[in-house]
Amino acid sequence: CQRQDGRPSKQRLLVVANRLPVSAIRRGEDSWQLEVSAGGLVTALLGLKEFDAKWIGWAGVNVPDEVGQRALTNALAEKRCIPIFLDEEMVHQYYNGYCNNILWPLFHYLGIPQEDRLATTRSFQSQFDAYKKANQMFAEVVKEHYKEGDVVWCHDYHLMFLPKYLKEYNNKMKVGWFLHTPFPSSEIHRMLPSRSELLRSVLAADLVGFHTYDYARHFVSACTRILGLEGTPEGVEDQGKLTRVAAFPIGIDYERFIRALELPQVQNHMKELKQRFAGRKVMLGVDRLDMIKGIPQKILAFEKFLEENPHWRDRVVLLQIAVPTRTDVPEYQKLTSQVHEIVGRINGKFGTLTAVPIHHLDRSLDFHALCALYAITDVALVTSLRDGMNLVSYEFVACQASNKGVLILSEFAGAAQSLGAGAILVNPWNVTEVAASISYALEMPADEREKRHQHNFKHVTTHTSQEWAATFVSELNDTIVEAQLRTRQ
Ligand code: ADQ
Repeated sequence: CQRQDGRPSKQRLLVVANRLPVSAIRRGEDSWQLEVSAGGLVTALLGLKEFDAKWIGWAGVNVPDEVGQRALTNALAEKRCIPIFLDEEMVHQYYNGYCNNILWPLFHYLGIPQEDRLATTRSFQSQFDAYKKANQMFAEVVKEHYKEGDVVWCHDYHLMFLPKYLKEYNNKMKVGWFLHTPFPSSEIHRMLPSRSELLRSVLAADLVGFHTYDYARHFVSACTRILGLEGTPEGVEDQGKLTRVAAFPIGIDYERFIRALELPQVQNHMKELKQRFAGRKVMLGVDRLDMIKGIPQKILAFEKFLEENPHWRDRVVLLQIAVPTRTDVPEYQKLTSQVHEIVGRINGKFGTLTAVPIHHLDRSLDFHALCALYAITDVALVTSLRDGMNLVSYEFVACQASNKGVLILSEFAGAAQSLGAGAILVNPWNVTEVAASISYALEMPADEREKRHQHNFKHVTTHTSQEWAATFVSELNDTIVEAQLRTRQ
């Protein structure tokens, strides 16, 4: 691909994900305010600077009228975003239903929520139909914007049918699919009534990527056990067609964090926080308020730690920042009340007139405030019950160059495979073990903290989000070359 001045132009990339990296707020009939939204995929893809990338996805709002749709499309074009318009019923069936009530909990080994089991079984077919329809709508918009030579990168469990629909339209299109969640054991995947169709649709892609080798292996096993296909060291083979399957562990744009820490306002905020918590060690949790993040389990482990270590009671504080997500889903509302109830009880039990042991915030923090918090933290607690990777653990490490704080990390987060040697790994279901790890982390000698930090810092600074994206796209290009070579032979 050459520009007129002879220099190679950037690789054109269509990134297709359920959500656009911006939230849209309507300010008038034809005026919109756009805000960049938080989230793992957003953070990683913000680092995609070597590509001429456009995003295709849902803007997270219902826009029934044409005037509004046109105005939003124009506003988003400036941010290189192309919207998909989903109506309320579609969001209910496809997004809240099939994606978030069925695939999300199942892929995180949480099964289907107890009270939804029968309802889910009854409404399964309509939700599945809506899922396919939504994937078709995404495919239509990709087709409209696709130009020969573009690479199409589909993201996540919301879009498992997209590779199949795109390849049916144009078999030469370069299509990759990446899963941000874990891919579960084939024994879990086979519970899905639509297990085979989902696998076959993903296999239509040229390259299928996961965060860890284990997830890739689970996917290949599901294809061999459920579809009877052949697994090879490169991927899955079906009648001579190879779908390459591999691990591409995501990273972060660590320089963005390091630069932020040098800003005067961030330095000032760090000073204020240090004064505010003077004399106490700071422990930190930053999560979306989701059942996979193990927030109640984390707080219960902290309670056990306080019970067993009275000498720490007024010398440590846990700051838990939880961004509410999927607030219209009853399971998530219940989780919020559960967390509030536990925090209230513990603060009542161990608080004094001047201090409480847990500060819990139900909201998102802006980037600079988050960096300051990461930097002054002594112990970060990431206790996900399952997590595809977990970028919070990476962000914490990136901000700890001076403090050398300790990371307590769930063995069920993908990050355990990369940061495991520097972190204290725990089973988040075992509150006794987590409580003991808190004690160990708080009392860890400086030389051990330094060694553990250096190990993780090296990993975070050598495995960036930019490199992750570049590796995936370059492998995707190579895969196509291989496929074309095979066709020519
Ligand atoms: P998430 O489940 O969203 O991502 P994670 O990887 O931890 O989880 O990323 C969360 C992002 O949101 C981080 O960048 C963090 O800074 C930000 N964030 C979280 N809470 C915040 C708060 N209170 N205020 C401000 N920002 C906040 C999914 C998968 C993960 C996978 C990523 C990327 O579930 O396992 O690592 O995608 O693939």
